[in-house]
Amino acid sequence: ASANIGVVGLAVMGSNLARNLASREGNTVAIFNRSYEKTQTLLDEHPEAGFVPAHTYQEFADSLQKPRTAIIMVKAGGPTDAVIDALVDVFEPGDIIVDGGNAYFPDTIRREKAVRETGINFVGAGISGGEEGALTGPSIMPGGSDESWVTLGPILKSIAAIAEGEPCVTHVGHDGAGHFVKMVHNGIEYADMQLIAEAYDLIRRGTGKAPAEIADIFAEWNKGELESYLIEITAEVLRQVDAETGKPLVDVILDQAGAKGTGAWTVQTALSLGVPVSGIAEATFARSLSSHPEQRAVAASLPGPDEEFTVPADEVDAFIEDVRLALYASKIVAYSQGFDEIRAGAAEYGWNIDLGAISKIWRGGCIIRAQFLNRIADAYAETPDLPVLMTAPYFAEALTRGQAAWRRVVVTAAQAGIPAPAFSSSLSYYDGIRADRLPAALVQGQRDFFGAHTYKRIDKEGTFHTLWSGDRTEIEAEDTH
Ligand code: NBP
Repeated sequence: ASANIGVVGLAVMGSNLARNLASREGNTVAIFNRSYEKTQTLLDEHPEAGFVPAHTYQEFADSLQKPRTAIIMVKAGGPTDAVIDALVDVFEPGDIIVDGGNAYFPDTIRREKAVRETGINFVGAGISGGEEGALTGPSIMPGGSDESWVTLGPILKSIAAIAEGEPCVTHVGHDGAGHFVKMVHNGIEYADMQLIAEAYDLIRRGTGKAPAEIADIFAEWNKGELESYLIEITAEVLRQVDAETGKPLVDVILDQAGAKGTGAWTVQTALSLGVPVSGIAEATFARSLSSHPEQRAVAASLPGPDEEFTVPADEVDAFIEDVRLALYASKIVAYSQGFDEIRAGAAEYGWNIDLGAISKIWRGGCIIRAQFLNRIADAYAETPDLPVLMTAPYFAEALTRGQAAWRRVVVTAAQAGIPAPAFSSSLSYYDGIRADRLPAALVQGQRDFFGAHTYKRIDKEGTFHTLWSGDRTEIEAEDTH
């Protein structure tokens, strides 16, 4: 046995991760792929890596030093289960199997439980950053046992992205915690992308600026509080010219956004946990809406506002600044909601998650990397059990500064007939959560009327029901929610 770490699954992510591992001092990497062609290709293309190839799972296990550590990078779902079963057959108690794919966290919880019974450790690790991240340094979100972390921690720290001197990996929590946090990361990514897209659309339709001019605006924004990878690449995409037609590339790309399902998982999970992640939900639905051309073709006949919307020339700069402030405020809401989901998930599944540490490991290697995440870390360092992230002083100040602009932008979007679902739902969330009284009182009245669901009163203890179909007097009742 000559390798200290192994990788199973050598498609783009696995082969890049294997190369990343091999490039670090002290690592010898065993590699295995179901079909040997990919193994051979990787060997041929990267002789410098010193890989130890295997034709079978047994050969793979034999090539690893004990306790064996292997990272699986195959298609999520059935393929992951198939590889785990094969590894369990050839591994021994004390060995560590890591699933680095995009698993759905309940699958990870199930797998961890099943594998643990064999005495083998199982770690579900979310790995973010796509192909580039896997090769040069991803953000890694491992779950699993404390025992596995002792062996795995140094290896993962050696390949993770570095942000401000710190590796972008932390032991998130037990069993499915890592994949849960990776899921919410992707949900936040959906919201961040949709908000940026809405900002672009408002500026383009409001001012008539060309994509390349808007690229300059985003590049400028990237120097300030919005500084982030997503803003940076937005400018790049907007500046790109299509070689074939000479048009801005963004104008020849079909306007139907795809999705691989992690946004939907984030929203489904939030619904089960009762956490209002409305920004992420609107972003996910906006992709769905875009991807129904048959419905859009029919609905195109519906009327919009009577007048064409144009921002007067002398108000263009102010309008763009309003959009920037609205984008920042909405982004704060999206992150606040995402961290709320992590908090609720941790409480539900018994994970001890350090929210500040999560924001820090997202500062490098992943799609939502941004300066902004330092402010989140600061907020949790100050108040670890902060119930609503956006109430932290730094964010509250930004919302105070931006709220008037935010309201103007949402009003303008509504009047102009420009869809801004993430901007407006974020503002509604903000107004909802800070409201002194909500019409939920009326909803409780309605529920009591038709279903005798009862209600509580603001002025005394107990549970009450009004005899709606009788004389409408109030009685004390059993609490039925
Ligand atoms: P894919 O998701 O395309 O999976 C292809 C790999 O799975 C190949 O190595 C294939 O082997 C293997 N595989 C399959 Br399919 N069925 C198998 C089975 N029954 N037994 C053994 N191996 C099997 O690869 P990827 O795009 O590199 O992604 C790997 C993982 O990383 C996925 O879970 C993905 O969601 C996650 N991820 C991807 C990205 C990204 O940017 N692509 C980012 C973050 C996370 P074969 O060669 O023999 O067919």
